[in-house]
Amino acid sequence: MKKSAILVGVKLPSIPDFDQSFEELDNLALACDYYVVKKVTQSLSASTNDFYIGSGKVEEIQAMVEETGAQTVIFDTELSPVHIRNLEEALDADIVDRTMLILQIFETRAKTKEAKLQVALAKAQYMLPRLIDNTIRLGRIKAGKGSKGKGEQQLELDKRRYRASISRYRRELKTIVEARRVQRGQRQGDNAFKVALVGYTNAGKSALMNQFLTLSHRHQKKQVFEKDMLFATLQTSTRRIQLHPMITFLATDTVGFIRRLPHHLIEAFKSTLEEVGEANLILHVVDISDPHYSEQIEIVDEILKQLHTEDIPKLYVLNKIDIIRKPQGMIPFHHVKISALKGIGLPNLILKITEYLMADYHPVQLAIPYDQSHLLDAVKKDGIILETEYGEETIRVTVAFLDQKMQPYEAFIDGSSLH
Ligand SMILES: Nc1nc2c(ncn2[C@@H]2O[C@H](COP(=O)(O)OP(=O)(O)OP(=O)(O)O)[C@@H](O)[C@H]2O)c(=O)[nH]1
Ligand SMILES: [Mg+2]
Repeated sequence: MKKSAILVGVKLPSIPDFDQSFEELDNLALACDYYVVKKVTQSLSASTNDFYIGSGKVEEIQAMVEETGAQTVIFDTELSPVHIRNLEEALDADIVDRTMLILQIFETRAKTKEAKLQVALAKAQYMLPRLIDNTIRLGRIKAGKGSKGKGEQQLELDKRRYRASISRYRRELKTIVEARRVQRGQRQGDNAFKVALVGYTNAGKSALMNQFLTLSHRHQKKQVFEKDMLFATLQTSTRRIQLHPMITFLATDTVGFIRRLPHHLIEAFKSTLEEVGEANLILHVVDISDPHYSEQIEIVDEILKQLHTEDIPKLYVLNKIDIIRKPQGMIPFHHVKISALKGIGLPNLILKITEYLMADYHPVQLAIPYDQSHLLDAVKKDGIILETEYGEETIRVTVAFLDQKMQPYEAFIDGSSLH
């Protein structure tokens, strides 16, 4: 059953993107199955020490809680333990901040063991410093009965329990990540070209992945989940896409980003995002129909920087051109315009991907003697064969190799190499 909630936003000079952020809070609440009954905002020059908001505002919200019967009050900020405690007592409702809300969404959506562990780790890290507060409260209640020390003991126990859980989650995640790395190595061979789809949540990354799958010549075409909601994708999925005998790449669909993504979540999801760091090309998918797309680009680029991906070529894929006539902002230099939903602009995008893909390959001509023709199979596996010519004494193969794949064939490079 949906829980009713009141949304609270505080306009502070330190939050210039307040309007967008608050609008997004609405969608986040929706994604978390809350039913929003009221929205309240307040402009302040600084947050207050006791309630974050002014005490007059607290009374106003308290009246709203009584009037609407809302069980939860959601704040568009990260609250301190003291704020949460005071607000809970004053409003007699559950207090949820933006970070907790995002964590709750991830928690309900996490399906795989890895995703569940990542969310549990992020949540435990978020909760650990907040435990102090619960015990202060416990201590205060019990103080009257002369058992003040009990709260502190309980705090120590709880902290220890959380720390133990954090280590355990980290250990288990490490095992899964190692296993995935090995699997990835086996699955891909070293020379598969890797394309990572990244972008703001709801930009259309999964829709684009599904278009690639539809166009792919391979039998494995299992579609990924795409939906009009925030954080539809939580788990990275990689599929081999073959658009032409010569054009094969591995596409990876990833979790979406959002402004003020809790840093514990970025940390916890770094292992899933590892594949972005290993990509040969990043497709930064942008919802160009969103009035705030320019800021969304900045937010995603900032997170990409944290993932140390500066050296990887990046192409901006401006999506949803079917519902916009003219973009209302700056257009990044390296871009293509598409509609993943309607399939508009895909040939041009594929051409661009091919250009990047081929840029890393160097064509050479090999002359393979007939008594070593078994090498052809290996060449096919290691490179992209462009032409084969059966001569009198040798098989002349024009093949494009990645540098690291060239070495075993150097002895066969023909004098008239195309270098
Ligand atoms: N009009 C229009 N809608 C699109 C287009 N591409 C995707 N969508 C819709 O946008 C919504 C989000 O698409 P997804 O592909 O799930 O977005 P995502 O980037 O994977 O989102 P997360 O996984 O939540 O981060 C879906 O309802 C899509 O059908 C497009 O080109 N035009
Ligand atoms: Mg998705």
